[in-house]
Amino acid sequence: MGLSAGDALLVVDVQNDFCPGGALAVPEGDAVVPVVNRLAASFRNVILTQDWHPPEHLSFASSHPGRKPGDVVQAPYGEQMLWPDHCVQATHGAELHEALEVPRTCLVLRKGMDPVVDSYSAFFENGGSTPTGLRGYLEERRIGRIFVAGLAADFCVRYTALDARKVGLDVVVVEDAVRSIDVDGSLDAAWREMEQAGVRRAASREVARGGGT
Ligand code: VGL
Ligand code: ZN
Repeated sequence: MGLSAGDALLVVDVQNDFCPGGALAVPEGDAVVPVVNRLAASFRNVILTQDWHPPEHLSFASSHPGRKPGDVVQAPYGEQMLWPDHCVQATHGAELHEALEVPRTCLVLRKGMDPVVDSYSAFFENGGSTPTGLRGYLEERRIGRIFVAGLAADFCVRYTALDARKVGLDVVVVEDAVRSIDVDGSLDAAWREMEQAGVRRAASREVARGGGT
């Protein structure tokens, strides 16, 4: 798979809280780190995202008396699943995994800052109406294809990939560079929806090293 200047690697939420020992640990979440590091060496443009919540964020079960992680509440923009407190701004849990080596990072995009709106996607907050600015950034930089890696495959990677298709980007999810939470069949649903939306899948070894970038 030859790479060009119009390609970017988008590394979603590889943060301490999503790795083993973290507040919302994704099984084997840290296993994506060496894969991302290898991939990143092939791209001129690398974009990182960070889930970046204020304390008492609406997505935290602790913000809803009597509710627990996994419960679903009704938010003004639709259903919202509740989570343990995670990725609180400027805490250790919100920091990127320390073994990430991505020197060609051109943008670190933070999301989920609105106290009353969650944002799984790097493009639009939950509900789909408020943009993060990533679409405009990619458009202005003439990036037409993104390769998506990171955590979690069935939440932030999934909604980022789906929204990227909605704004007309070519999207490839690097399947060995993602790991999932997998609650209530969310992983099967994720792959099904992504496939229907025209998201492609590739293994990291198929993504060429130094292929013209
Ligand atoms: C994520 C749940 C809550 C993710 C973020 O990065 O996939 N999942 N916040
Ligand atoms: Zn979150």
